[in-house]
Amino acid sequence: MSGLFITLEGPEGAGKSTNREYLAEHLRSQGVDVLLTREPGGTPLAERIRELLLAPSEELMHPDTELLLVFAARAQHLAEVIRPALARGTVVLCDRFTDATYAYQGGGRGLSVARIATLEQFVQGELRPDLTLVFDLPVEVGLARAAARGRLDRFEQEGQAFFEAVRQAYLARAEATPERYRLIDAALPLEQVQRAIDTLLPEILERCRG
Ligand code: T5A
Repeated sequence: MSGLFITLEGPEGAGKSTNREYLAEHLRSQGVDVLLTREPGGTPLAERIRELLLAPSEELMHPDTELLLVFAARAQHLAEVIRPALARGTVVLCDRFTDATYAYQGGGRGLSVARIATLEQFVQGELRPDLTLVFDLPVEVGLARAAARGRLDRFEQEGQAFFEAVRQAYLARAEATPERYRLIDAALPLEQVQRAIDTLLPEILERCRG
């Protein structure tokens, strides 16, 4: 038996965590075994790498260092959590995964897609998400939501151009492989975003039971 790997993506403050809980509740109410996790992080060691990545620091982190740390955390997460859960037949709902690397390190930092793809293949082999929900919204709306929560992390301190590039990278990936991505307008009020998720539930449930 093999589970289903669903990732939630989007720029800052898009509502991924909020809607991951919503989706998980619905799937559990239908008897589906669900594991919630996130990147960077998801294991104690990977969460320590997350702290390194998110903490504002006087020493500038080189983009290659950032890229390698993201994949180092991912290797641990895959080995300890994601692959075992999928092997048990669990549905894994992961807040961000490698699409975030293409969006932030590729789009935002300008690292080459080929370099990211090489690491993706090295760390993941053939494993890719089965389904990716992209929560899309204008940069300023997402940043305002993130800012309302208080202190900004190292990424949230980037400027508008960085986040525009992140958003465009997500949209380009969703457009290039429409069979894997579902685009959700995350600028709408939460209730309407959740109605949009409701419309995806039959498909998701069918695939969970597939
Ligand atoms: N990163 C990550 C990389 O650079 N490369 C990688 O490979 C990976 C995996 C941490 C950072 O790491 C970077 C990207 C990130 O900068 P994160 O913890 O997922 O990743 O960081 P954020 O995106 O900053 O997480 P947020 O918590 O800000 O965003 P969420 O989860 O999308 O949003 P959420 O659900 O917490 O909601 C934010 C606020 O908005 C409200 C919520 O109540 C909350 O207060 N909200 C809404 N308000 C109005 N209308 C709606 N529709 C709303 N939906 C949510």
